[in-house]
Amino acid sequence: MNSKSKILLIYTGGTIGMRKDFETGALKAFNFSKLLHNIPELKLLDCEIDTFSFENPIDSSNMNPEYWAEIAGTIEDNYTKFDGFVVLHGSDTMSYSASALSFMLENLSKPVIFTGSQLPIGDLRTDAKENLITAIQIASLQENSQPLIKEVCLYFEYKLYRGNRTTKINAEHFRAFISPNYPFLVESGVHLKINLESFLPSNDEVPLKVHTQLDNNVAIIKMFPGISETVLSAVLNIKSLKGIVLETYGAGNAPTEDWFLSLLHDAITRGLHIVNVTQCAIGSVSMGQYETSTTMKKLGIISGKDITTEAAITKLMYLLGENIAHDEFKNVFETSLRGEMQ
Ligand code: ASN
Repeated sequence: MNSKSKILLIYTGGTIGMRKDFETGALKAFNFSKLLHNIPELKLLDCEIDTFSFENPIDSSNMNPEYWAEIAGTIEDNYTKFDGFVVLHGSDTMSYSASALSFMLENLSKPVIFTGSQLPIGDLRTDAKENLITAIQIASLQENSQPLIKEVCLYFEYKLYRGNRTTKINAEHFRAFISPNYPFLVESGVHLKINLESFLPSNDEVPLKVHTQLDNNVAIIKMFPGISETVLSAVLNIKSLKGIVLETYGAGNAPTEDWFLSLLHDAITRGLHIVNVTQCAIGSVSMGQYETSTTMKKLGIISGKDITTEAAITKLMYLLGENIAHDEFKNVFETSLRGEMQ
């Protein structure tokens, strides 16, 4: 017989718990205990819920690797006491955080589900209640007294996605996220439609390993027609820089002009890791498919395949923090570690 799942609700901030500031009219993060008063339905759920709140809840635009380490540390400290974790988080950077946490929590055998909302929980038309209640319900799902989901996910507007496959695409609609290159894991309707074959395989025998040493000496460069040598050179020559996510066109294409390729060549020779990611939401980098990516392939640029920019930049920070040998870095990056790429 299944025992009641124990869920830890971790509140970091975000619109879900915000209120209008009386003076400015702007939405500001709000006290967590007040937030819970707005959802008496939580008591009706068939699970035990405990809560942890950031001392000063934030708008997720202020999210950073130190806060990620705090979320990871909270999960680590409470790992054996709970069956699942629901992280309440602002939607603006939720895909970055879900991606980062997926790398930071190695050998996860319990669900970590990020959720939040587009309207505050106190708002009459809020989407917060459905998101929160269903996220908790999904985190509580068990099979043979074991959690059903064993990965970092994101739940929003009736869909549970693999967190590191998501991206925020809408600042207006309740359906704020998509998972452009990977199917949903669960769809919430009259019943929960569970897409078992899309779940990440896990090995419960291996203990959780938490990594918090992320290295943020990284940058994202988005290509555009007209990007100048001066600008690109200035960024690539930043002294402390160790890695770049280069958002290219289509299937990973970029200019074939000499100045461009020689800047990339020099940067790689100096030891910089450059990851090629497509600006297109859907599809994959395929270096060598066009002439406009052949030289980049020869230069040893890393293929981001179908990874999102959010997952690419957080994977870069994670792997740089792991001090991987320089020669192995490309291989490790091009390997799917948490189901973030094909
Ligand atoms: N600015 C908010 C945040 O990301 C947006 C939201 O949560 N919907 O914290």
